Amino acid sequence: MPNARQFYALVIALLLTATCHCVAQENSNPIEVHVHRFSFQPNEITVARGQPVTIRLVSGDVTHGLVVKSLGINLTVSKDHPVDVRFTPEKAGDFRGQCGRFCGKGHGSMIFIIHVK
Ligand SMILES: [Cu+2]
Repeated sequence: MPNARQFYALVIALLLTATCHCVAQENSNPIEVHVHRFSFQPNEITVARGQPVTIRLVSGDVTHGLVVKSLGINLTVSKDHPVDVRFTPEKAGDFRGQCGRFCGKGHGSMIFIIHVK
């Protein structure tokens, strides 16, 4: 049988482990994607299948969007008001997205790829 001191050490170790786990999940940094006429930066990202991921979309000029139909993503972002989307990709593959708001003559060339490994 562990003595009281060992027992408390164990409880504290478990609490620390649990706390660190939660903090790691809470703080999982969003992937910041800057969108402006007429591109995304970066214009492709790689994420892990089965792992929750947050994309933060930031616009510095006009209203844009990010639509990745096959992943159920449909965001609209206005200038200086970043938006987040959190999702868990369940399938591996390369998923093509595009700007969802018409923003000028180069709008059609605004492509964003999510690689899920
Ligand atoms: Cu656009």
